[in-house]
Amino acid sequence: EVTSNFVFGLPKAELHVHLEGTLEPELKLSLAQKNQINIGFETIQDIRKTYNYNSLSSFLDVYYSGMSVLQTEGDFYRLAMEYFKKAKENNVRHVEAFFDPQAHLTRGINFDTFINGYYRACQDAKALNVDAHLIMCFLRDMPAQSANEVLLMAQHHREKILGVGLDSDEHHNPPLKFAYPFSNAIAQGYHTTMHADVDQVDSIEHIKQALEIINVERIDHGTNIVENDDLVDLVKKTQLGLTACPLSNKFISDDYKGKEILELLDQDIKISINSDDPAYFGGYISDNYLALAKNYELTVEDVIEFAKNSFKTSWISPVQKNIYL
Ligand code: ES4
Ligand code: ZN
Repeated sequence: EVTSNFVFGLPKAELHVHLEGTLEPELKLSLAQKNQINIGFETIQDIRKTYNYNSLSSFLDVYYSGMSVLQTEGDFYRLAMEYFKKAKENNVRHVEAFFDPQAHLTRGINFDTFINGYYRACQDAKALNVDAHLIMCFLRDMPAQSANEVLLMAQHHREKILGVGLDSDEHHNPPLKFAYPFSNAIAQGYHTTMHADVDQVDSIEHIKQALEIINVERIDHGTNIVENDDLVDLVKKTQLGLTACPLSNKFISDDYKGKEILELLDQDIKISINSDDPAYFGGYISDNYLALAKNYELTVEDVIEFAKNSFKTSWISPVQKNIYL
């Protein structure tokens, strides 16, 4: 039987968490007051009432509007540090966390402000025994040219960033749109991943483009490959990682997608369990494991396999990886 103590205690890697999605209502309110920003709500309960979505776009509206409270380097540091403390409580030993530069640049925040805040938190996370790294995501509903500009800005901070990703609204924004910035990123030695959110229009076509044209190393979500035997074979052959997020799926598609996730695990796909936007979807990484355990009768072996996959498909060095496998 899979107990809460077992899941919390098991060493895990978190490969799919958006730092801006770890903004808890308490911190949102506190930063709003400090920075004198009117977010339209005055209590935690009122903020929580808005955490009610049934699609990717209705979620993204709440997610982006919440970020307005993040202003100073210290604010970004505090956001990331509070998440790393949560990671420690969940025995997350290794984190590759997303952040959204364009969501801050378009509000007039400098690249230096958020990257330095986030990176300083990554360094201080070492004291918690959490090995933390950053993945810079391009917003797919912005032009490719904007992604190119972000990549240029990031050159001054190259060593602070482990990889690049692609997130935000997927509709009419296929991977191919970002072929140029991604090939550029690969040439600069960044690791790569892309979102293929559950049940989006053209999911299968988007996953094909990500694998065959962009050559990504992982896919975030991507569980729709179960519909396509050729894709399952390809993902299996290439040992490519999929980062599933059951609590996120429950909000966005009204289904944890546990059946699909377990089917892929049983087919030996390197799929892991992650938290996506834990402040917005009702739980951190262990809660995601436990939601599946409770609703789909996970075995202890399944749980161990997910955790092993998280290290196997992480971007830590092979030597370091061996510690966990
Ligand atoms: C996201 Cl669930 C999800 N999908 C796409 N982009 C995102 N950014 C933050 N959460
Ligand atoms: Zn995500």
